[in-house]
Amino acid sequence: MRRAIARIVPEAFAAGVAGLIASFAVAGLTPAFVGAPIDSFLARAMPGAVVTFAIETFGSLGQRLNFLTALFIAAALLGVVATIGVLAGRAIERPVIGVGLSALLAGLVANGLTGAPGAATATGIAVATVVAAGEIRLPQGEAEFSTARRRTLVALASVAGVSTLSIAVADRGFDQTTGTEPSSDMQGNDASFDGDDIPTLLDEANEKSLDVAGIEPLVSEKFYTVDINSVDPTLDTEDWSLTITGAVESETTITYDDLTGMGPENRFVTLRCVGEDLNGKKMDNALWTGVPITDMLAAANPQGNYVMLRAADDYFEEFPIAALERAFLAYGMNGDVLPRGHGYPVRALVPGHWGEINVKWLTEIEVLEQEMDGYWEKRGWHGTGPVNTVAKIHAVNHLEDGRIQVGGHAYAGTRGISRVEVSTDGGKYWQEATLSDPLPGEDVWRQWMIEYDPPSGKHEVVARATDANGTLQEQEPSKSFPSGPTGWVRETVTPQ
Ligand SMILES: Nc1nc2c(c(=O)[nH]1)N[C@H]1C(S)=C(S)[C@@H](COP(=O)(O)O)O[C@H]1N2
Ligand SMILES: [Mo]
Repeated sequence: MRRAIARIVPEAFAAGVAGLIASFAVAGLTPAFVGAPIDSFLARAMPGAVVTFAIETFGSLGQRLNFLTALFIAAALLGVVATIGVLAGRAIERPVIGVGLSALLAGLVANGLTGAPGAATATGIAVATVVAAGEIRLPQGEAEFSTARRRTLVALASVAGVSTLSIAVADRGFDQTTGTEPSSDMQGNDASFDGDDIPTLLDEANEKSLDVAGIEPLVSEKFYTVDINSVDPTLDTEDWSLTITGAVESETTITYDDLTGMGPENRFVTLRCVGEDLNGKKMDNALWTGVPITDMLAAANPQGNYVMLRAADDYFEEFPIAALERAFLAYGMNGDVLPRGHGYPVRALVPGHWGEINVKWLTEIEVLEQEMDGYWEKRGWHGTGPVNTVAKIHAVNHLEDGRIQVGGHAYAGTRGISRVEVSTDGGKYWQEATLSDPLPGEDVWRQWMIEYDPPSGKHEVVARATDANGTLQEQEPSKSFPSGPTGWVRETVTPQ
């Protein structure tokens, strides 16, 4: 019996992989994909210290490893039910019944995990197809050697299958900074906001962007994403609503039509992730379309000093209600409907605060009388407050005339940036950088750049920003955990 099972393992796993691929083919990178619930379970079950370690060590690679693990578990799980089907079929010497049973079980497991019968049916059929190929077509009495080799080949092919799938998914999903193409229901909403001044504002950002190769323009071309799950929720505007609950005098429900009917505003807002490296790329700016939250909140008549924002991906973040005073509910980004990856259909934007409280796929604002920990705070982070001031160095260009050009972005949340200084000798002598003209808005980054005649050898370029209150960027370096990176960015430059 033990040997029999051991021999089935590679084929059963191959059947599992086939089921996984079929699920992905039908569902894509959505919660209906059988790997998605396992991925999100793993992400939640992981202790905070492990998550933090993974973020600091691997960055978004940690999330990919989590996803790859989820894919293997999903394939294994489907493989187990395929095995049960095969063994049952063999026990009664009716392989066809075994095949049918494995299809049924695989379909049930997939449906149980995702609640998506369409993709689950495809999963069941794919699992059964591979099981049938092994159980029915395989000629009996094959030489021991050839079947052993066959098992090895099948096992290798399966591992390759899962890996390829996870790479394909990674390319489609994680690196996609602007979300998936809108589904038809999203396109239906394309014209739902009147964006008269959007082209003008985008032009303004374009014109004010400095001419420095290698840095993002003032409206980012690739806006970063940070998500607790590898698979984003798929919401549609008809079912979406935002409720204001908890310690309020009157609970309020706001629909998508309510929101888009309120008369839009367009605001430039910059986001930065508390978990990024000091000179990292998780800081970006966009033009967002939406409405201020103030009146909606006032209508509910809140009786507490804190709010918990909750989202469709089970994300939650808590902070003082005062921070919501100037917050914004965004449903558009750079003139388009808010992309799925950035929180479609509606996200919160909280000026000047770390990205983590800018909750995407927002569904509920719960007013609290007592403080509580949010998702990241439960894992040891302190990222609900205002951002640290930073000047980043993202481009070092050797110009044709022999000079060196250095540039980047500076950001200080709602404090604003008043000055960026640059040293080309490791911090002894400082000169003031050129800043891009400010964009309208209370929470927008700026670009900076300098050009200089290079000294003869290697030298260290250092950048530091001063916020509009006159406070110089913290010099003492610290890691991103738990409350965001500090220190001055330094780059060693070698003249060409
Ligand atoms: N629902 C939800 N909202 C979320 C997150 C999330 O995982 N789920 N990540 C947060 C974090 S840590 C950051 S830095 C910002 C990033 O926003 P972006 O992905 O649009 O750049 O979203 C925040 N909002
Ligand atoms: Mo973040």
